[in-house]
Amino acid sequence: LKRKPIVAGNWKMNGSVELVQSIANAVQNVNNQDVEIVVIPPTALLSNVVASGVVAGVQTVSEYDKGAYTGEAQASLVKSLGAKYTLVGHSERRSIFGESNEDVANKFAQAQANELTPILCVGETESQREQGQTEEVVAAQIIAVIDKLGIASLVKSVIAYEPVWAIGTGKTATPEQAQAVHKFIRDLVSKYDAEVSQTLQILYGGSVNESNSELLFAQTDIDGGLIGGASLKPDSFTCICESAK
Ligand code: G2H
Repeated sequence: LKRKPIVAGNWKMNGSVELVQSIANAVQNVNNQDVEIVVIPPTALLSNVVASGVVAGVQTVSEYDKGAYTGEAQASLVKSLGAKYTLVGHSERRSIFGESNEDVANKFAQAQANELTPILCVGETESQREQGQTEEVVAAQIIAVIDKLGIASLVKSVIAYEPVWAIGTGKTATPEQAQAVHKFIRDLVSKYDAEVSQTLQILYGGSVNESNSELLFAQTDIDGGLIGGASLKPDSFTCICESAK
């Protein structure tokens, strides 16, 4: 079965109105019909990305519907402005802003209730990997969503595996290390529903660049990538998009 690859650029708290235009120009010239390219800017630039014609997402959404939650952005508004995706549970949200597996599951629910496709980010820290807890940690992050929303909720969602030790550090997981965890995730989902596991797009993230993307994306269970730093550079992002087959 062929799953459509996705390459999503997570700008984190970077970028500008000007960068939207240069990335949009680069994306228009990508020579690869097979990939879905997504740009995930700071929420303040969402409308600019939508207007540029590039598929857009946001980096998080509120777990609440609407109301007195200063500083938050509601999923319904994000959807109405034209976003297709939202990240949920990026490791920086978990570690810097204290989001728990339960908070992440609530955001996942809000996204789907408003027809945004959640990209559920999971991954272990360096010490968890050293202690052999990678599978346990990743499983708990995914099962928190399945327990709350059911296995069918994974049908209109994407998972991104991002080992925390590889994020922004220049240390990328080897293709074999990444593939092993991606296969673990697919096998875990398969225990609930084999068909869902076969169609689920699982992205790799963590220091992906134009030199390592091709080998990572060639792995059986890797269906594209979530790109941070390299997604801010039009040439690098173009190369990465072209390497997703
Ligand atoms: C991981 C990734 C994008 P980077 O956070 O989500 O960032 O590619 O800079 O490691």
